[in-house]
Amino acid sequence: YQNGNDVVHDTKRPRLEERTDYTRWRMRDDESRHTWHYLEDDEAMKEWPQTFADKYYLGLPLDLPKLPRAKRPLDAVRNGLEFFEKLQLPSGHWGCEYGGPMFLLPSVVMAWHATKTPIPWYYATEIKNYLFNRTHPDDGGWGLHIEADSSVFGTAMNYVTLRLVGVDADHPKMVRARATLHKLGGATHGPHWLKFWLSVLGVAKWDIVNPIPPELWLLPDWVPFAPWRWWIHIRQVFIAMSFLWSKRWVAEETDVIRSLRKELFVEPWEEIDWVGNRNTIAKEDNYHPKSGLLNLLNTLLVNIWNPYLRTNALAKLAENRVSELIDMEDANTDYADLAPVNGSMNLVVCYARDGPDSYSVKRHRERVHEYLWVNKDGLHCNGTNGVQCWDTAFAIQTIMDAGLTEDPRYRPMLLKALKYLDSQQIRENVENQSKCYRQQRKGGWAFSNKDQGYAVSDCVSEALKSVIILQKTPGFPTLIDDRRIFDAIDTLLTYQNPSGGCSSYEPARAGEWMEILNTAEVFGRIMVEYEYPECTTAVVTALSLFHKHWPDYRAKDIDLFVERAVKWIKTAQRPDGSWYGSWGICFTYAGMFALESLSGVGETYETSSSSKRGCDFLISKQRPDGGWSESYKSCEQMVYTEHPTGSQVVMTAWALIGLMKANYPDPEPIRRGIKLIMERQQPNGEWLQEAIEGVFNKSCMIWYPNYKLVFTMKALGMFAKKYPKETVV
Ligand code: LAN
Repeated sequence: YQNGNDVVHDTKRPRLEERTDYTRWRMRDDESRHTWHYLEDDEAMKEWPQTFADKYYLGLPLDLPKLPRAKRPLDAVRNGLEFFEKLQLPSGHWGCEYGGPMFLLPSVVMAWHATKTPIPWYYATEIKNYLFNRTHPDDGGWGLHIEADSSVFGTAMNYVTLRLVGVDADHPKMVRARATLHKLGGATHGPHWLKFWLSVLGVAKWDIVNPIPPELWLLPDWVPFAPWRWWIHIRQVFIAMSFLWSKRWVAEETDVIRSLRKELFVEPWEEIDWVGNRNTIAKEDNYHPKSGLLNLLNTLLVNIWNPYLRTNALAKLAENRVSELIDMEDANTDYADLAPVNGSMNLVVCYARDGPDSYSVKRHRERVHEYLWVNKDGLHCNGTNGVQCWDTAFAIQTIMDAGLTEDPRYRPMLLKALKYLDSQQIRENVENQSKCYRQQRKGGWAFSNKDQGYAVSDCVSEALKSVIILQKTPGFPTLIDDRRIFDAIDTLLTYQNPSGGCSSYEPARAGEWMEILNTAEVFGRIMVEYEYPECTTAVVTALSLFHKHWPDYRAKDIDLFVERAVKWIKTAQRPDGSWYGSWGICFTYAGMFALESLSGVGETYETSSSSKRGCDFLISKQRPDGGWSESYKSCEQMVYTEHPTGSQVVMTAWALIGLMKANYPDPEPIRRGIKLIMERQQPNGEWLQEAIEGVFNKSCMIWYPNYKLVFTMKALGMFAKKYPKETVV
């Protein structure tokens, strides 16, 4: 039935084809809202031709001429920019796919199924292709992210997704995946989030889900573990989950759901002890085992609270409270939501609460599309609704580091980028800021775009630096006036923790002990904000750059902030001289930032023992070919681990940037790294994708495809400026 409309099992299943015609896909950039469209009509194809960026994203041939081979690093930067410029999107930013995690697409497809959202055949077809292309070569299963070993979470989530888009259970790849799932213990051995989704779908019973009581949101704010103190991502996901958990809401039963009950479990479905399997979990999934205290609390909730003490009135009150929080989140983001996890859950909540024809459901359905992306392997879901502001800021800084900001050749590109950042500055705080526990954001920038609107300490900083750099360069207009720059500074100054370090979305609202309540099992460091060398450095460098140009504005606050932040950077250094990175892999990434922080206050290799130890650590990890290589295992295990595929251009660039920031005195190791980066540059100026470079919550990896273009050029440009006479190759 895979090739036609004659679906036998379930009439609602989308039609599945072998593949779609890749020349028909287009990515629409609507002021940096990204949506993918499949043009079935030949006329439409003519009216809307495929762009260079579309072809690049889709892995189609680019037919670019060979550029003259670069002998000097600066020529390599120019060649790189030649390529990179073509990827700038109409609204002035750089976009890209942002995949890696293997639980995001399933969340979207399960939400579509639960809310009876039709899936067009071309989406279904490319979802199937993506997941088939991403099976683990050893066992045909899936892991938490694309490089991970198979787990119950990855395998069950993606298996269900394939079934929901219409793949038959007898397909050989499904048979193999199912065998892997059963070998791992079957779906009863999955983590909390799997059990949650299976219960929403009606494949499992709610009793197997550890409690997610919305009543926690009725606690007064002073309670030390009150959920407003949790990290924004876990908090938003918890809000939506708790609503559905409290209602024990289940999607309509369909043939495929009935069939999945037979496919996913080792035991006969009718005989499964649902409550008894709440804590069953495969060792492959149990990255962060639940604490004894949490297990005890869950037992009390299940055996005493829920059956005897939880009144309907109280449940209703709590549901209303989280419902209100969901409305505020939806209103603040125009239903785009913080990320695809709470985005897809909020779609289900609105469907359950407001009905299938409501505006909230309609708008959620539209906006979920902004998370989807098509690449050479098929269609998948990005970690956010894009990387717009973040990557655009780095693009500008890269050109600055190479000393090319004033070169008229790059002015049009830079001007477009500046205009983009101007359009994306967040001009107001959210309404009801304190009611929905949001952080001040006025004057800030988000990681993706203004629609999403969550300011992040380092995203504000990198964007602000880029704006200042350009606006202070002769020939560029002042689009963002002083008042708006001061707004950004005022917001940045709210981000410091008592320790001196900075976190991501908000200053930390509780301590690490809150991980005791981490029920997710598959992630670490997820319950609260931590201090990060990456974010701290971004803020410090932004404040320092601002201070140079506006020496009078909040000068004392800035001085104190910088001093305390750099002190924190020193305390975060490990005895071996390294820093642990939380958002890039791993010690190389954090080392680059920390060394920059130190150099900002004049501490370099020759003047500071901290900087020297940081450099010595990096140098000790340089490989014989001149490069650096780090695997995601570093993040998981917190021990420097090399990637089996050898040196990576992105990590090589990070290490070199750190060493150059620290004024590492011997140019030789740096030259060797630069040589490796230059040798890997393609004749058209680009670099190719290597191993995954980004991370969150210690265990889940995520791509940053523009890093291989931006950080390579940044390292080359810095080298060219520092050693202008070197030819290297
Ligand atoms: C991101 C992406 C950007 C990233 C940086 C700006 C690079 C970082 O310096 C600060 C943290 C931030 C903003 C960040 C936080 C966590 C995100 C949003 C992600 C890694 C992208 C996807 C991830 C999100 C948590 C995925 C959904 C998963 C859950 C566990 C809810």
